This record gives sequence, structure tokens and C-alpha cells, in this order.
Amino acid sequence: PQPVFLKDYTPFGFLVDQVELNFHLQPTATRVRAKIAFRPNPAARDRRFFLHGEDLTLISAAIDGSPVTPEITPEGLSCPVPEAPFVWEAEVEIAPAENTALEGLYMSNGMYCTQCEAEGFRKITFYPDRPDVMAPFRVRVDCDLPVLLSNGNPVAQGAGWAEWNDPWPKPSYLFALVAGELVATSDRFTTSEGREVALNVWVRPADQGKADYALDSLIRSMKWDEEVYGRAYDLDVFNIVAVDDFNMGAMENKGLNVFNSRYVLASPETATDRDYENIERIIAHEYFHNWTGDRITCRDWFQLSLKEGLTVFRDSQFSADMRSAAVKRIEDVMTLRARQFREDNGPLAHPVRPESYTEINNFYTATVYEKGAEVIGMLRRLVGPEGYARALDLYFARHDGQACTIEDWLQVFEEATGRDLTQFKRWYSQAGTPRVKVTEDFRDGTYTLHLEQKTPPTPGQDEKQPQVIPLAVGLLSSNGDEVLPTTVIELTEARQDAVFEGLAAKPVPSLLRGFSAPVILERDSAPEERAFLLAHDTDPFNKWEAGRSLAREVLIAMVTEEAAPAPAWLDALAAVARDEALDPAFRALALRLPGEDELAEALAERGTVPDPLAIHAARERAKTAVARHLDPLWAGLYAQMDCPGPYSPGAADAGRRALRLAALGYMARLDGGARAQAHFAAADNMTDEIGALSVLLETGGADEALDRFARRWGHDRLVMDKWFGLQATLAAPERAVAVTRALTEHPEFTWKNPNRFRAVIGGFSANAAGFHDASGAGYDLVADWLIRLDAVNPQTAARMSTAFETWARYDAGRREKAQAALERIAAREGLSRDMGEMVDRLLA
Ligand code: B3K
Ligand code: ZN
Repeated sequence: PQPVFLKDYTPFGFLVDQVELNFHLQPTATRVRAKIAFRPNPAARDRRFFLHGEDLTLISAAIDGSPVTPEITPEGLSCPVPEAPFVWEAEVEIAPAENTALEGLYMSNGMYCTQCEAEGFRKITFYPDRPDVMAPFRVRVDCDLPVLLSNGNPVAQGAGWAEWNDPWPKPSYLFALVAGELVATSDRFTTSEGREVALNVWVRPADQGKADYALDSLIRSMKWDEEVYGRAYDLDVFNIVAVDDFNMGAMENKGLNVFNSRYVLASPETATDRDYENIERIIAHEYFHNWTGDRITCRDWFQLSLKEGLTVFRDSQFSADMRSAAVKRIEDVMTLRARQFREDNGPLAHPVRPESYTEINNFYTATVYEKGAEVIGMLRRLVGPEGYARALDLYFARHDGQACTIEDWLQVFEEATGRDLTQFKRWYSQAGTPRVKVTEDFRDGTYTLHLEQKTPPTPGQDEKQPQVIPLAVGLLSSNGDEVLPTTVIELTEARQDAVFEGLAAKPVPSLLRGFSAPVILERDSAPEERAFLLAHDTDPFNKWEAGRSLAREVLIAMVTEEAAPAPAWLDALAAVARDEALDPAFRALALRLPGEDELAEALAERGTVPDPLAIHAARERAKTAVARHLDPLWAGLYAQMDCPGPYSPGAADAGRRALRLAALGYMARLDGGARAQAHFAAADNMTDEIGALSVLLETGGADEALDRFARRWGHDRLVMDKWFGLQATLAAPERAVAVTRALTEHPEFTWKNPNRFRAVIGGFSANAAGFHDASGAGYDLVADWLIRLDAVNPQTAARMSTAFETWARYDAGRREKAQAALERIAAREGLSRDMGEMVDRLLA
């Protein structure tokens, strides 16, 4: 397979005025009739008529009513066409029941559904399946299932058929169709423009009653987008459908969002606080795509972050407004570091706007999504909220109905704010996480920060230019008063000084407040200074960050020097845990130790080869030390953080439960798990039930609880995913491979279901000490399953190969075994394009 390059973009030779599709749904013999009005594109030079098409059986084709015999390849067809507008008609046959890749039209538990982004529409009919070809779609579905849905507004329906019309021109990747036995939870919404919209969340009858929170989240998202971005919805209906077999989280098809059921279905008994939060966030994300993605889409897939980075940024703003902004920011940064920094520092590093790809599905990454969102956050910080609002208004006004580029996006900022963004644009083209090194001096009332930036080489990019880094800084005096409130320094040079004059004494700097740029800060500072910031920083993010970096230092010393945990750290933690002025959610976060992978990365960063077992052991010792040192606090916290009354998924109660469960986890290290057993038995919601079960899995004595859990929840796929996932993730290092293997032999390990596969294989690869078992058995187990899944579902298999993205940081023995496992995958006959590209990059 040949890579595609950004620099090779050319427009398609034809415009599409109208698409009409007719579906006769049958599990193994679905007929799709397409009637498409084309006309020559005056802006294009190349007039070859090529339509994408894969795995389609062509029954007939005609141009302006006369039969034609196109030339067909595995990628599509070509055909001579008139030099004037013409109508293309084709009938194809496809077999949705045999489609295990879950791309195109497929079946899940008896229902038909589609997933077209990025290039799945070509598995439905022959079409210019590229995002810059936009057209209105009219769809008729014939099928004897009761609920028949497509994009846009309903036109007419009868027994066994329905017609839909989507007046908004859209690219094919936003096409969707659903047919099934479904029930709706419904409401209405009147937009700020006075449009009455019918809202429905469709689920299988057995899941009825679990869609209320999704619907409520949708209504809040619609309101928020009107209030904050001035964007109103534009159709008479908005449908959401929950599907059990789905390759990712959800999909923003115009007027018909299709969701992985785990991000729709919730009841207090079956969903955790985290599930509720994710539902709220993803419902919002897909809804926000209606403007940033659907109305304004991408010219080509290299521009993916144009819609994804922006929409992630918007959904974070929404979550911050719905919940605690400080806690949301901390959680976002934890995810960014765990996933995007890891990606940026390894063989899969690529820019926010990649320059080439072989399989675009491999580029729906943390870099395109999360770093893309950070880039927008920096832009907003640099131009200010008003500048940002003006730029966005201009973006919507100018580009509505268009397929755009990153250049279009930056242009509206330049025009609306007068700022030159030439250098800023490097954030889109340079891969790698910039390191910002900070040293300081203080003389005669003048405090100087010496700043140096450097971005390490990444695959294909040896040399990096300096970037624009907004560094939010505050200065504190030694008694904790703020002597300089947050100020943004714009770091643009490789080396630059920031000077602060007229200070009475040497201040304590609080750098990179709010995590104002996605960089790694390098600064030597005494543990006492970090403890001071943990106690006094007025910036909540940096308050947390001080504790986190202190914990990281302590843990690293425990790993490398077998040191005892520093008492200063333990005292600082105790002070935070005790501080009733702090949000319980914040306290719970502060009590969480850096993960094993974060520590491995930190060690590698310092030039030490990480030993996964030593890291695991040190982390265990640290937890026990925290448990002992804070012993006098736990019982009180546990009692105090009780949430009486009916369960509410809101941030306040969720924060209390999180802190209570943190206390429970530490208590279990002292009482042999007695309290956790009782907590598990008494739990009346899934957060507490699974929280207690996790504690038992970590500290031992979970067998009985696991059995009870399985007996109680065996009928519920989503709940059982948790049961499978936790065991793989939390198994002790020496047992992890065996535990995971046993899980894959469990009769309920329905591995073709992506959620179940991710729970077990993804769960295991998140178990760092288990996956990186020195024998290589962990690598082999994962490789075997990736090979097996690749033949069935390349997209999900390829995505999960990222388990191997850190292999090069380990010792020679592990490296050799990981490499052998990857080479074994690479050598497979018939490997998918998806997996082929991933293992190539992982091995490069
Ligand atoms: N746009 C989809 C992701 C499609 C992934 C294709 N492999 C969901 C989202 O980001 O909202
Ligand atoms: Zn998205």
C-alpha cells in the first residue's frame, strides 16, 4: 500500500449536486441503489472519473440512463463520462452480516448500523469518498425492522420503509443509517432561533430506562453551544443510537449520532461516576461536531485536527462549566501526559497535522485530538477570550458549508486579532513535546527567569525550530502571598529571559500555571519548594502539580536508591487530605500516586532504563507508607465523605465518593481489606461496588467478591466489561499473564466485540509490570491476540498495537522479546493495511 501525502492534494474533478440512496436491507444480500448528480468542477484540472468502492458487488451501472461497464479495481471504478452534468446510477450488493470490521454497513445484535468515517462509505456504494465532496443526501430504507433512521429530517414512512432528507450538504463520511428494534427516550428542544427539535435516544428494548442521562446531557450541550458559541441546531430531529459493537466512542453523523452503548447507557446500579462523566462529555463532543465538523468539515484527512482538536477543546470547556474547572484541567493533563506525551516521545510520534499516512484510521490519535485541543487552548490564551470569540464568529460566518484547512483556521485568527501566526503554526507541523528548561537568579530586587526551549527529534524530523510557548507564571512570597498574579510570558526564542523588577525578596515561582502549554518543564527545585507550592499556590493546577512532581521525585528515589519515602512528602499529603477547604475531588486526585508508566517515562527521560517490577514494588511500598503515615485520618475521612440520600452523578457527590474510595484503598493496606469487603457488600451504586472490588483486587482477597459480582451482573455486557478489565489491569505482576490468559478462555470472552477485547487485552497492556514481564510472555500474549483480531477487525487491532509503543525504552532482554513479537506480527501473511503500517512504524 502506498502512503498518501498532504502535498499531493488536488480537488476532485466533479461536484455532486444530489445523492439519492435506496437500501433494501438483508443480512447477507443488501441491495444499495445510488443515483448521483455530478457536474464538472470548474476548480479542478484533473477530470478522471474515479469512484471509491471496496468489497462491493456491482449489479448494474448507468450514466444518464444508459448502461455502462466501468473498469473495476479493488479500490474502486473508473469510467468515461460526458463533459457536461450527468446522472450516475449504480446498484451494488453487500453483506452487512459478514462485516466484522465494523466499518461501512454492518450488524450488531440484530440491528443494522453504519460507521463511515474515515473511509467506510466506499463499502456501501461507489462514491468519491473524500471529505471535500459535499452533497445533500436523500435516503430510502426498506426493511421489516420497526425503526428505520438516516440523516436529516424524516420525509415519509410506512410499514417496512422510511424516507429521510438531509438538506445540509455533507461529505460521505457523515452518512449514517440505522435499522432495528429500538425504543426511544425522547424530549423536545426549542432553539434560540425558534426551531422545535425532537430529540430521541434509541436503545435496545432491554436497555430501556438507561438513556435519561444521555438525553439530559444532550439538552445541556445544545443550550451551552447556543450560549457560549452562538451555535444553534439546524434540523427538526436529533437522533442518537446506542450500538453494542463499535470500534470507538461515538460518531457525529449529521442528525444521527451513533454511539458505543457504553457512552449512552447508565443507571446508578450499572454505571460509575466516571461513566456518567464520559457520557456527558462524549454526548457534548458529538453534538458540538454539528458545527465544528459537519457544517464546517475538513478538506482532506490531514486536516483532521481542524475538527477534532477544536471539538475536544469545546467539550473540555463544556465539562469545565458543568463540573469543576480545576479538576477537569488536572484530569485532562493527566490524560495528555499518559497518552499524548507517551506517543510524542516514541516511534509513533507525528505532528498535529501529519504529512503522510498509509491508513488514516491510524491517525485518530491523542496527538490529533488532545494535543490539537491544547494548541487551541494556547491560541485562546495568546489572543484572549474576546479575540478568540471574534475569530470563531468569523470562522463560522466565512466557512459555513465548506471543507477547510488549518490555514483557513489560522487565517481567521490573524484577521480577527491582527496577530501574525506564522511561528505559532509550527505547533501543527512539528512533532515532539518541547522541553522548557528554567533556571533563575535574583539580584538587587530583580528576579530573572532564564528560559530555554528544545524539542527532541522525532521520526522524520531531526531538527526543530523554536515554538511559541505561552508560559503562565505567578510569583509568591515566602509567606505564601502572591506578589505577581498570573502573567503570560510568550517564549518564542530558543533562549529568552523574563525579568521581574522591584521585588523585596527572592520569590517562589509558580510556572506553567494551568498547564498553559503542552511542554515538559525542566527545573531543579528543592522538595521543600514543591511542598510549599502544594500548600500555598493559588493556581489549583499548579497546587496539584507540585504534589504530583514531589510524588514523582520520591517514587523515583524509591526505585533507584531503594530510598524510604520522604517524610516531607508524607506530611504534605496529610495536610492536603486534611484540608477541608479543598474540594474532595481535588483531595482524591492529590492522593493518587503517579502511575507505573508515568514513572517509567520519567526514568527513561533521566537516562535510566526502567525496571517495571522495581517500579511496581516501589509504588506498592509508597502506598503502604502513605497508608501508615495518614492512618489517623482515614476512618474520619471515610465517615465524613459518606453520600447519604439517593445517588446523584453530579460533581459534588462524585468527588466525595472518590475521596472516600481513596481512603478505603489506603485503609485496606492496614485492616486486611475488612472495610473494603463490607463496602462492597453494602454498595448500592456501581461506583462504590467497583471501587471496593478494585481495592480488593489490589490488596488481595477479591475471589469471593469477583464471583458474586459475576453472578449478579452476568447478564449485563457493559458491567461485565468492567469485571474483565479490572482483573487484567490489577493482577499482580507475576500472575498477570496467567490471569489474562484465563480471562481469554472464559466463555464470555466475546473477543469480536471491541469493548470486551479492549477490556481484557487493553486492560492487560495497561498493567505495565505484567505486560512487560521479563519472560516476554506478555508480549506474546498480546501479539497472538492482535494477529487474531486483525483478520476480523483491523481498525481495533491496529489501535491496540500501541501497547508496544514504549518497547524501546526497556532493557535489552525485554527489547529483544518485544521486537520479536512485533516482527512475528509483521511477518503474517494477509496483514491488514492498518496493522501493517503500525508495526512498520513501531519497528522503525
Ligand atoms: N469522528 C469520530 C471518530 C471516527 C474514527 C474513525 N476511525 C468520533 C469523534 O471524534 O467524535
Ligand atoms: Zn470528534
